[in-house]
Amino acid sequence: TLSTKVPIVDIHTHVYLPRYAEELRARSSAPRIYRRTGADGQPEERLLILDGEPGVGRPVGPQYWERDQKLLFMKRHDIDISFVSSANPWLDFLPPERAHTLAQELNNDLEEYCSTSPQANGFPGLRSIYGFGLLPLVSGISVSSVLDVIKQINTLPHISGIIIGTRGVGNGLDDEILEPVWEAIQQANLVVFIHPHYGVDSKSFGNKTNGHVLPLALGFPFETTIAITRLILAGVLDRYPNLRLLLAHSGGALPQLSSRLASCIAHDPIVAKRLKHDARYYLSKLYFDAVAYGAEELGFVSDVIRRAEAYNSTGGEYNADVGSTRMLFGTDHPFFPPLEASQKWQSVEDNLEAIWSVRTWGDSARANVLGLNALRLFDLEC
Ligand code: 5CU
Repeated sequence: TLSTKVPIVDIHTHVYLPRYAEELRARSSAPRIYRRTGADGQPEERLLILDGEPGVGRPVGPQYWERDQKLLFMKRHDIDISFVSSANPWLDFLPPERAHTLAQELNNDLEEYCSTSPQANGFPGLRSIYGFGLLPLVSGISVSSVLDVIKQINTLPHISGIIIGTRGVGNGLDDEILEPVWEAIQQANLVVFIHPHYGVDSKSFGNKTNGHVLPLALGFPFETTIAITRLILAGVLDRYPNLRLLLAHSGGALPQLSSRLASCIAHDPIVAKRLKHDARYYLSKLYFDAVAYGAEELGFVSDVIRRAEAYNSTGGEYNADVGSTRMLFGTDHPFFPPLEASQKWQSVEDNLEAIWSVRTWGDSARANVLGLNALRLFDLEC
């Protein structure tokens, strides 16, 4: 245990709000929730979420939409505060008008879900649940509709960020049409949680039956890697240096590839002069969840962030824990449940164990990652 009481804050935890689950129930193609008779002869609901998902989908139930289930999960794992976000694929599959209406309704639902959650135990003034809102980022939407929803989120006191996928309004996060959106998000000081859904071209995974392993283990993080790299290459972080972007799954492969990226940029006559900084600098401007399941991986990301600070021309005092100041604990609940009934979830235990086992981290780094960074990022005080 840590010498001082620090709240454990989960910044990667999902929900399908009841209204969203209803939307999925009304659909006949993925993403959808459908009913069937289970192996025990009882009716059950199943979720088909990924395009081309093999088989009959996965069981889905109250752990996806009931707040009491979220609170129970938090209690079981000693999580004091959760920043809840809608799970993929958000509103991506909807036509613009429906996406706009549903975004606003779901943001109001989420505000209610958060504002009526219990006080965080032992941390007066803090709630146990806060949220990331949704934007109607779908093909064909007008930018003014997206800006409208940013304005709405600004009025919701328990929503201090947004979760987005990687497609923007159809052409990715480097699309110029998104410039006013980045500007408004920066102005509103919202944290942007960038999360994958589509993976990469499934043909590259071959024909063997490997369940969901390749799309989830590799496709998801590669998708994030490509999206954030394109955003960096488009100069978005040069134009909006105060954007606060949080990357799912510890930034995918970006930390591992950032020096190669820098070298490729330096050797490319078209791109070399475009950016204000060495590519590695931008990692010192990003936030990374600590959902990597291994201590060595977390330690590596932390080292790369510390190195990135050296490219950060704003300087600042040297701090041995600097890498840990941009990494935040997460669980990915309700995904990755235990295969057999158990109080504690192995996926959560693995992520906690990893945080405790990073060789270069002491108590202050662990406290940062477990909770203090989240409080700072979301301007909460305890
Ligand atoms: O298991 C999965 O498919 C997922 C998912 O869809 N989204 C997520 O955040 N984690 C796991």
